[in-house]
Amino acid sequence: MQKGRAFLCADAHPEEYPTVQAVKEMGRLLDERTGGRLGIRIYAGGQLGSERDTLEITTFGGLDMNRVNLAPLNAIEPMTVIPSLPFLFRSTAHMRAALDGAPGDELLASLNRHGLVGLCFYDSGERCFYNTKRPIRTPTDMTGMKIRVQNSDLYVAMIKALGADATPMSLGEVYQSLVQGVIDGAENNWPSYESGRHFEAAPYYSLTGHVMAPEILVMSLSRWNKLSEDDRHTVRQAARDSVPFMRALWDKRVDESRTRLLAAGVEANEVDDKNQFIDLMRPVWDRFVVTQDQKRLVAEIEAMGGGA
Ligand code: GTR
Repeated sequence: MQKGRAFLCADAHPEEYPTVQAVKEMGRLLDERTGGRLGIRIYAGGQLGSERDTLEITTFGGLDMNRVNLAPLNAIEPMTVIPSLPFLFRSTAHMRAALDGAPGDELLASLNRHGLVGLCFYDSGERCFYNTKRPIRTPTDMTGMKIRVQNSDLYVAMIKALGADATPMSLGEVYQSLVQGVIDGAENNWPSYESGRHFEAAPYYSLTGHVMAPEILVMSLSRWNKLSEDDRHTVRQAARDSVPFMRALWDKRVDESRTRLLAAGVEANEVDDKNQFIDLMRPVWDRFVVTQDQKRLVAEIEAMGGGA
């Protein structure tokens, strides 16, 4: 069969990170299932730019695919703030059930009106705060701290609600900013805290678990529209099939990163009372969940959390 041009994909994470490996697995499946006609070439490590930039390029069709967090999509499509709401998901099982089910399908489809096709979600675990100064046990410990956030108004509001200062910037700038004292801290899962070497400058990791927003793999709608009906099906299926592969890698990676970081001297602490964080951060929901569609989807997702 004739060899086609591989889809070009960007990822902010380095080669060995589970998101990059999952997209490679999807590429392997495409190659195998189309006799080499379809495949993926991934540019890892943020070499094509920040998530906000690569997403914009993908929207205009300059890149075929992009693996990003939901945060940079928040300004593009209001439905994507929902999985990023603080303390929405009660557990990993709840998050996975919602994203594998009808709410996930609706969220993926909501991107079509912005020049993107949502292919699948990948896990990103729990985001926690880390900083250069001290363990955060109560919100008061964060008062006045400068905390880096992703480029999303929702994240800015969450930090302000805790009495800290939010500084939006891209992932690639965080390490230097911590070292130079431009920021005091940031928030992320164990693997990103490790892979960006942020722990070297900010050794206090406090287990707030305030957000469980997933990663998402998107394709440019203009590229998608050029595919045959059969190929679209193959692409969607290969993306879906890469999800369990990613989750297995992810669970393993979270454990490994945690173990390595604790051995390297990171000081991790439980917060005194999670409810103090919930009480301050939960009210931001009202500012960002405003349309009927958003309210309905939030209710649907909450209803799925009963047994989780
Ligand atoms: C990571 C996520 C990245 C990026 C990063 C960040 O957890 O995998 O896509 O969003 O966080 O904080 O910028």
